[in-house]
Amino acid sequence: MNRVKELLGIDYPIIQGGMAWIADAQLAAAVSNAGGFGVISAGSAPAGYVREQIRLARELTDRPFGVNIMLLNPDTEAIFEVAREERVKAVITGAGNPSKYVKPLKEAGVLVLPVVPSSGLARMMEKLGADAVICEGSEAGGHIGDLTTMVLTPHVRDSVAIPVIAAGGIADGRGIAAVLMLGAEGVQVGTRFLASVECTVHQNYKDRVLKARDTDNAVTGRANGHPCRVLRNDFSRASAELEKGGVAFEEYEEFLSGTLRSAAKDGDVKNGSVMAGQCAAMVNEILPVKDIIENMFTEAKAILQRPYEL
Ligand code: TUI
Repeated sequence: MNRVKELLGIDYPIIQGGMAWIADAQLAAAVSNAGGFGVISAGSAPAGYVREQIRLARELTDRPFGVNIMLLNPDTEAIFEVAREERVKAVITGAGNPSKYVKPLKEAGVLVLPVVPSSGLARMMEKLGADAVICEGSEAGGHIGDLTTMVLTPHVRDSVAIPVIAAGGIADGRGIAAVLMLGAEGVQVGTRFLASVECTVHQNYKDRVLKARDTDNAVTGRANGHPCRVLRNDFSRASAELEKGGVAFEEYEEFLSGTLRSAAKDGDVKNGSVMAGQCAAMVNEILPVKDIIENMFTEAKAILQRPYEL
């Protein structure tokens, strides 16, 4: 038996990435209905939005789903309270250290799965009572740490006894098979679900993901200490110019403000922040969520049955 499936009560050990401004009740419910673990992203939204999306997801699926809480959100405290009150199956945290929230969530019967960029934070999370850790390599889209999935996964695997879920760079069955070899028991996938029928992100954003090549990535945000992987465009080039010129923190924050929203909601994929992982290059077709998941696991299982010789 697979510990991630058992823990979350799902059919496939795949968690949908919490993509700010993108991962709503519709996408989360589609993933959960297909046997994965759907996730509503709180992103930078207020707590009221998160409660509304949780209730909407409950109308769209009877299966378990979670909420992703981005710890830089000024409404973080209230969003944790909503997750507790609504008793979602699991909270996934990102972009920070969730130490003080672990115990209150556990007491409310909510599972806690922090995203960790290092084995040190993974160990701390295990000690505090986290149920699993998600090690997200720097191939991932959005806010990233320094280590790649290839090295982070075995480091974290050797550091904790709780289940390890790998993320960053996984868009097909080969990626799933690879991280199993590195010690993961499940995967978190974001970018592949951008190009799904059920994803409500603007069509321009989906098209940009479909046409991305392997070298089309850039990292913005080193200037304000929050590096974010995006697809290269006028926005990423303007960001690089500002950063090269030693832009002041406040001016850079002002420059970033609203850029993810404008790409995801208004479809401004020239001047907006089109966050996506390096694996966008492997995403070439919009498919229903169910087909995406089934294809990935059919491929992974076939690969794992192949004889290999060394
Ligand atoms: O969080 C993400 N990906 C994201 S969040 C986001 S929205 C955003 N808004 C404003 C600024 C930046 C981003 C878009 N994409 N992934 C999970 C993740 N967590 N990646 C890296 C981390 C992380 C980093 C440091 C987790 C913990 C951490 O701990 C530092 C510490 O204080 O120990």
